[in-house]
Amino acid sequence: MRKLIFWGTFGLFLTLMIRGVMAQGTAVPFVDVTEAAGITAPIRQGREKITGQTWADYDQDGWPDFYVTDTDGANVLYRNNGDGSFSISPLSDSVVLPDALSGGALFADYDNDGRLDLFFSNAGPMTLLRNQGDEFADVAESAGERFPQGIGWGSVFLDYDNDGWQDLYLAVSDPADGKSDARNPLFRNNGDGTFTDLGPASGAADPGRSTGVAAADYDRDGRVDLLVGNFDQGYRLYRNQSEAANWVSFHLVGGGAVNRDGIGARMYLTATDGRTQMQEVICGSGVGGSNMLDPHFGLGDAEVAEISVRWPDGAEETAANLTVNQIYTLNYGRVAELTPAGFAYWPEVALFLFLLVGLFLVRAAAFQ
Ligand SMILES: [Ca+2]
Ligand SMILES: [Ca+2]
Ligand SMILES: [Ca+2]
Ligand SMILES: [Ca+2]
Repeated sequence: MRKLIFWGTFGLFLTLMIRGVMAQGTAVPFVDVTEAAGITAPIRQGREKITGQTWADYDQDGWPDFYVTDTDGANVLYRNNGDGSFSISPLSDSVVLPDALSGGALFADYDNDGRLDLFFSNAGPMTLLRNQGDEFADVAESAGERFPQGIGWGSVFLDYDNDGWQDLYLAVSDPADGKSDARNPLFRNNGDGTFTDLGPASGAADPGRSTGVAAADYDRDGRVDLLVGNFDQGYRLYRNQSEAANWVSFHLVGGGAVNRDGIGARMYLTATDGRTQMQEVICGSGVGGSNMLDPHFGLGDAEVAEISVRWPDGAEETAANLTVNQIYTLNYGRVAELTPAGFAYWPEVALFLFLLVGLFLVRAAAFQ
């Protein structure tokens, strides 16, 4: 009997061990395909660093491409060939900038022409490249956002005043002269291809040694807020209290072959004033921060005429009859249903009411 128990226990242990090893063998979620995909990652030694990388479909062929910045070498734009491999982009000559000590990069359509433009920070003048289809043109000087003072790291495009034009916030760690404050600029997009640095009047001109910044409408009031990370002064949360203007936000939910968060999906919104804006769901850009995924559109005085979504699998859906100043959930395959995201605080409200009723009952019992 003892032998039976011993061999039975041993057999069970052996079976579980083999199953565990087999499960481990099939559970590895990632595999390094860098070389196989044709990505010629340089071997770097010493202090040189690759500091920023971001994905976006810059050529609108439906396949996500990526850009890598380098503090001591050329930045690289890779184009997705659509077969699992990548090639150096044919537009690479206009985006490499070998002399720039670059930090974080991000894509956004700042001029509302339907093409994703590229911004990246540097030690020294910053770079804004306008996507003209056949090349990226360096427009930082004419756009007025060159900001030569200091070392830039993270950055984010956000329409802080909901006027339908993407503005730009930049985290700066060090001033150029090593003496003055390294305050962070907020560049307001004037809608004519130029930007104006609001300076201290922005209220978010953080003087600390900033490295990261992330944007989200944390209090769901329709105004996008900022979280700034500093080397030496911890985090600062800047609540947006701009004057009211129309807005609408979308929470995308994938399905089938489309990832849960709809990363890589592209949204077009046409307003009643005739303007069309485009945003892509991008997860992570800049340095040391990741923004709210939900596409957020400012509308000024206008309302929404129509939206369309191009999902990562190529499927396209449209919807109309939207109401401004609210958040919609867009489910893959059911975009036209336009589900309002609703009030997000029902659990807290339910708990509050529960406690209130509880207190009332306790108080009533105490006075009986
Ligand atoms: Ca592409
Ligand atoms: Ca553009
Ligand atoms: Ca704006
Ligand atoms: Ca807010």
